[in-house]
Amino acid sequence: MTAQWAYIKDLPSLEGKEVIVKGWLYNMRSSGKIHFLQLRDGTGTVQGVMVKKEVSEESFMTAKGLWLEASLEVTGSVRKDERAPSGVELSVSGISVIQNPSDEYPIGKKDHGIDFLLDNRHLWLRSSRQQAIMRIRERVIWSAREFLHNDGYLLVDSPIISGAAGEGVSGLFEIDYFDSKAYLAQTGQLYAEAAAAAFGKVYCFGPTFRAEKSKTRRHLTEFWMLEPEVAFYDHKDNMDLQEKLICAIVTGVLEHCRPELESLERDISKLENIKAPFYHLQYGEAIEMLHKLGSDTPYGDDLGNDDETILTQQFDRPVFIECYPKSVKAFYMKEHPEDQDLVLCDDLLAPEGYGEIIGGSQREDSYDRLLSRIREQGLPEEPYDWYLDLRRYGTFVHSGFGMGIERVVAWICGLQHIREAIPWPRTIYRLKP
Ligand code: NSS
Repeated sequence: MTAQWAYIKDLPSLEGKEVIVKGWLYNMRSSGKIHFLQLRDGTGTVQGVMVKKEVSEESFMTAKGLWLEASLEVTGSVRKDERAPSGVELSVSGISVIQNPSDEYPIGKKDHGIDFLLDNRHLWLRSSRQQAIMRIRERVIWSAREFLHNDGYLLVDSPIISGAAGEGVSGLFEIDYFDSKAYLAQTGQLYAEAAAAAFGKVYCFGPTFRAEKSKTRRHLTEFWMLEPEVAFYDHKDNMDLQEKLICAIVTGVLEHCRPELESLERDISKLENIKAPFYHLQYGEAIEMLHKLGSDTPYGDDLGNDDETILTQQFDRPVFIECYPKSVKAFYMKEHPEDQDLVLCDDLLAPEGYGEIIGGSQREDSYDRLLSRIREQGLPEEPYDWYLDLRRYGTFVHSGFGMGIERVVAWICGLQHIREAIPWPRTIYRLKP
């Protein structure tokens, strides 16, 4: 029987069979008589063992001359091997070289600086660490969508090109749109609100853009945001949903991505501890706590990056910071019924110093108050006329939030910096590759 192409992940079920693995040479070591070829094909890695006396002289010499990342088709039989992580190895009988690079692969075993790795992101993605992060990223997204779908949420996508600002006029990417100007979406929220009036429980999920010159480990200029919006949910219902969503995501990753978490040397017990109920602090309490921790951020200011870091180092679970001053938050948030200087909003901060992963609020549902907030903030009225319509035709209590996928991935993977949490990071100084 001729050998069939098989993916490395499936080899454990093909013990004793002759297969062809199509992939790349990830690593290689040789003794005089045996080559150990570490092969990868995107689904996993397997060690191919090529014994000199069992293959043609030509095959053995070909293998000897391979550079790392040569593309190959390797034929062999699947053999049980207790020491291998997957429990099998490949007894190589033949090798066909698709391409042997003409020189050494740029990313070697030595430590490279982060700029070099980012310049070579197109190659860096092949490393086992990046593979683990991307698999966890996929699981985060999958778990979130599964949770929302099963809970009756409808995915209603928002546009990326828009005529109005979502989060305020600073930090907008402006583009030429035929004879006028348009903006890349900072959020899909305003559209999600309209969709919530149509479908009740909705979410949108897509790339969002911020032209902020933030050079922190938490900021990208392009990031992916998941934004649920729910009719007849108030501030408290909104936080309950956030808590459930985060628990579902962490559970999904723990269930499906343990090997990836282990390969990243993530302290898994810290993730296993992520269970409801999360902590809650009112904004004023958070400021008091921060002052005790040495911060000098005055009452009335937004929390800074360092504030989020020191605050969340105090907690072993995510913490909600509720009801910020109106002056530091967006125009659409609903005024606090007992204190008109505050709004009914929350930021959810991840523990271990990670900081904000979600920002959400109950929305202003009064036409008059919303219009005066738009005017107070000096925003143009015309682009928001359709948004104001939602408060004219059957206005409703409603709430929603935005979860930054890369922030969640960085926290769950235990990354130092958000740029590794997205395949192609965009920051102020990085547009390539
Ligand atoms: O600005 S947010 O706090 N809120 C909104 O955009 C709302 N309009 C969302 C909504 O209610 N539907 O951003 C939400 C989240 C924030 O908590 C972060 O997790 C993430 O989006 N975020 C970012 N991630 C990476 N880089 C940058 N620059 C960034 N900005 C926000």
